[in-house]
Amino acid sequence: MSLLLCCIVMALHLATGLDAAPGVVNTTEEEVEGGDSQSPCPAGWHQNEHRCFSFYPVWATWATAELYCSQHRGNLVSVHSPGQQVFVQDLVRRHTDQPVWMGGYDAAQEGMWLWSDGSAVDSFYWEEDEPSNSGQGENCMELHTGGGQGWNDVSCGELRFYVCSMETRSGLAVIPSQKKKHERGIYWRSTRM
Ligand SMILES: [Ca+2]
Ligand SMILES: [Ca+2]
Repeated sequence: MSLLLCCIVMALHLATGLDAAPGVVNTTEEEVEGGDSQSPCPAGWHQNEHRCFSFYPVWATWATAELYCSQHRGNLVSVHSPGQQVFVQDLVRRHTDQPVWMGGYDAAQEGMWLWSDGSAVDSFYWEEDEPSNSGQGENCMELHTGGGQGWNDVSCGELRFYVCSMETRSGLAVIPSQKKKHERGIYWRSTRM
């Protein structure tokens, strides 16, 4: 009997470990909902249109954060519309009011901002008087969600939490019915787009 109980406990432990999203702490039931087979995003990632987003509460330099994102087949987050800006801000605010890394950088050429995922730089949400390239130079982009609301350039060696993004598994706008989303309590902001 005790052997059977032991096996059951081990199986439950193994199953829990497989479901865990690496790097995510305080994972709520809401956050792991994205891991079901119907979701176009991996467990712990949140869908917005044809992309998936995940917040990682791990201190990292910009380059290290980008490396960590790439290990999850993503990149540091890029933003291309007011709706995406609001979506990412809301995602971050659920965890912290501290600035977080985004995928923008102008390290290759001062003042020429690029996204680490290679997408076009087509929208800007800099805070007033930014980017400033202050001090020894500021070549990496952070997002403010506390007092500030926009982007700031900062030294790439600073330690920040970060947000990764990736295309959905299909790369298309695969959005299950809103009713189903609502029932499951999945983070849902598409109505604000
Ligand atoms: Ca710069
Ligand atoms: Ca700055």
